[in-house]
Amino acid sequence: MKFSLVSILAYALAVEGHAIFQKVSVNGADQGQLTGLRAPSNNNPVQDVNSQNMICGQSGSKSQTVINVKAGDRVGSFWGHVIGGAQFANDADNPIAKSHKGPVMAYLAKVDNAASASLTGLKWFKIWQDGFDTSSKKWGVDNMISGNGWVYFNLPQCVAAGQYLLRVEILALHSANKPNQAQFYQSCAQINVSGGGSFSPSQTVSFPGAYTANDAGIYTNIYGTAGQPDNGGKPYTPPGPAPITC
Ligand SMILES: [Cu+2]
Repeated sequence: MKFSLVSILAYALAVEGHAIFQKVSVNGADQGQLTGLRAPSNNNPVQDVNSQNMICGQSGSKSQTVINVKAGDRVGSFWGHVIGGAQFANDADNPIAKSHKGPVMAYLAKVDNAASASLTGLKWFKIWQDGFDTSSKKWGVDNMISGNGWVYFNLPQCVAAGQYLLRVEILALHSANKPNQAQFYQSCAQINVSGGGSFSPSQTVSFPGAYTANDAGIYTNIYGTAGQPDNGGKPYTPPGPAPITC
């Protein structure tokens, strides 16, 4: 009886090494906990690609702040196991469980007012992704862990000025060799872009809609013949469109 309880607890810990995107930085300036964010209040993944929760995660907190960003700025996205970071001292699953290999992706959608915009009907385009490096065998998630939860990318110079929702997503593929077991984690930041160019996306995607459960980058086995999460040495293409180029 005691043994089975321990087993259940160990299993629960093993499967709950999830994460939440919960802070933004702009050129290194940390904007603060949940500031400018629409973030889930728990770290459970979304696994149904057709769910409304694919947009900005399960409904949770919503900030009134819109974060100012200049086109070309270096934007940071901070992830932690729970809101605040570690769940407890020496939390090995902070910022996310090491098993949770997969890509990190960033999308923008133009809105009139980022603080009040509805999440439905938005037209998204991808601005950045970190998938899998076949030479270093590192996934985007590995780089996020190395950065102690921070992921950085530049807001493209050509993006037109105005308000946007910035959707940053982790796709954890450790169980994705079984259908509907890929784990999606995402929040959205409310941003106001100044400077910028005249880029207007010729192709956009919807959430939900951008992905299907059978996409090659979603229903996939990342383990090689030796059982390592090295994608068998093969390249990996994240789901969704290619990032824009300026
Ligand atoms: Cu998980």
